[in-house]
Amino acid sequence: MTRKWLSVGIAVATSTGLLSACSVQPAAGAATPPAAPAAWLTTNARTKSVMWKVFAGENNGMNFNGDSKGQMIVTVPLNWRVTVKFVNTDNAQAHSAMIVRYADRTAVTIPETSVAFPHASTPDPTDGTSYGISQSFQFIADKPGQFALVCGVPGHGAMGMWDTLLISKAAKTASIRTRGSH
Ligand SMILES: [Cu+2]
Repeated sequence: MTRKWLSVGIAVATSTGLLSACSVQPAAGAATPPAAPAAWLTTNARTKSVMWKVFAGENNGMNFNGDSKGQMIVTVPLNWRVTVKFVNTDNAQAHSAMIVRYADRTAVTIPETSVAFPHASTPDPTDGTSYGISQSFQFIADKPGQFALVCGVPGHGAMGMWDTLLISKAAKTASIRTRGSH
């Protein structure tokens, strides 16, 4: 298994604020998440957009970026454009990513009708995607409130594979915090 360390490219993209510079496509093998949570978010206040990099299944676990059960909390201002850039870093099982109503995050089977915003899901989230595959989706965060990033593969949300997205009328920019081990 080959793992690639992507922190250099992400750090450059973060410092320049260029969304286009963040297109990381692991050709062979998957990505290991950078240690610093700040590198998981690329914000652009001018265009009111944010890219959130999510690495599914760190250490073959039920987590995104190593964080489970709401440990990772991303706040986005209302009406910003959110791009979720997903890669499955788990060489043992399929995963996916969906933004769903908070109450639905631990359902054993998460229906696609739970998706909180149009297109806020990787394709075919119930089947998920395999190791090393990168996918992204984009939506407008046009409803305030608390939502969840969850894996749609049956049972994964119930086992803790979910984190938190807050869409805020008061926030001026996007931010991230984590209660995990980072
Ligand atoms: Cu999963």
